[in-house]
Amino acid sequence: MTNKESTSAANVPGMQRVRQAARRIMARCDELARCTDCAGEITRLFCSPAMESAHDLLRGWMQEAGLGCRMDAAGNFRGRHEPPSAGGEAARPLGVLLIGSHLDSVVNAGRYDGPLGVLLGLAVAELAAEAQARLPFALEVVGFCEEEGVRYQAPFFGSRALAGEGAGELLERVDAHGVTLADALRRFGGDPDRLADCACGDEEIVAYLEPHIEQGPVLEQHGVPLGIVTGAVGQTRASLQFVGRAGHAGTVPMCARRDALAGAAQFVLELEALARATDGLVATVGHLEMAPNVANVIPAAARLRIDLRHADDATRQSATSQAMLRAATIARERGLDFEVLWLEETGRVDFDGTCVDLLERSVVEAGWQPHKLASGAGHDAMVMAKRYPSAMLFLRCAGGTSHHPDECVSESDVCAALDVLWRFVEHLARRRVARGVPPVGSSS
Ligand code: HGY
Ligand code: MN
Ligand code: MN
Repeated sequence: MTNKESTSAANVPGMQRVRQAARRIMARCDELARCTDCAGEITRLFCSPAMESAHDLLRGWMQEAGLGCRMDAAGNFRGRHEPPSAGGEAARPLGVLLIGSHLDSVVNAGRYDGPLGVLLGLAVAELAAEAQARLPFALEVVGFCEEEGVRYQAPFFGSRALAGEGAGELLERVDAHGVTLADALRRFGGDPDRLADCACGDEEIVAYLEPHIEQGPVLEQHGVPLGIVTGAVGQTRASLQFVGRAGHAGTVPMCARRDALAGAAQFVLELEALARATDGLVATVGHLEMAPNVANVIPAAARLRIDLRHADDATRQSATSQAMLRAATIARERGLDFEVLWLEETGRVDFDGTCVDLLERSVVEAGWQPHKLASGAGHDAMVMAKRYPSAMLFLRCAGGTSHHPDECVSESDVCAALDVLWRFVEHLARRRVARGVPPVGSSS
């Protein structure tokens, strides 16, 4: 579906500028994709050398655009645009609009999950700077440090710090090399003792806006480039450990075995059956370790991580309890020890109604068919929405593919998204002024 002539008189920057900016965003996604901890694929972990390279690139782009940039105590990279006042010099505006997403990735990731949102935020700030737009709020571009939770199973660590939630026991979690999260953060230049400084203090957060690829097939199936996200489903993540007894693969009779992997495997298939039988539930075991992991030794230990999601929190929690009961029963029947470590629980989130409406209006004015949908994927916006008005704009991604090198968006959809984001900023600004929050520097 192509967009009809834009129907609004909105003061959007010329579409030529927006198209140029979209082209630059695509090129920058390619540059960021080269910031990887694993040659030949895209893997960018929390506080890693690849993340440092990504910060270096962002710092250059932000400084070029005149943004003041910094890394905060949690390792989030942030760039701030102060709108000019009537006199032209930057004045302290009233409140700040945050636009961004995450910079970390899963293992062997695609190049758009996270960075596209950060770079769209940067492009909005660049358009505002070029247009000398006298907005009634500052713009802050945020590149969150740890949304996926790959290195420490601590998803949303960066957005939790910005939302003032702190970190608690997460700081003592260790990675595969025995390095604590706190030490990794210190070595990276962050400060685990000052996470409270990441929050925005007494400054008003006008809203948090996260542009992101859909990571699903819905927009493509409906033939629309953009989706207005109404909310995100809740999720539970946990680590389960089954412990049996190692033994000789050739001499221990089957009836005498306490095979940890066989117990874990039975659990995995029962978890899958539970999800297939529960409408709207998705359950995944994406991580499995076993010891001693030798072909001719009966597995003594098997540790797996589960991820359960559902739009309704009570259904998700009930399914989680059922799954834990089955795991304990399987362990008992097989003479295994069993323990669970809870890693993460985030409830379902509904995004801010006003922001959703302004996004929908912006999509229509830009000439696109509005399509609303909930997110099956987790996002930093879920954390931010607990404290601030938050919303997400989804971009169509080919085949719905994500968390995979084949992840792909089109430049024209990125152009459509940037056009809509700018219109959203204008609507938000007009709304603020109408409510008596004057543009920066105006006599009031
Ligand atoms: O797992 C998720 O939903 C997100 O990609 N972190
Ligand atoms: Mn992801
Ligand atoms: Mn993401």
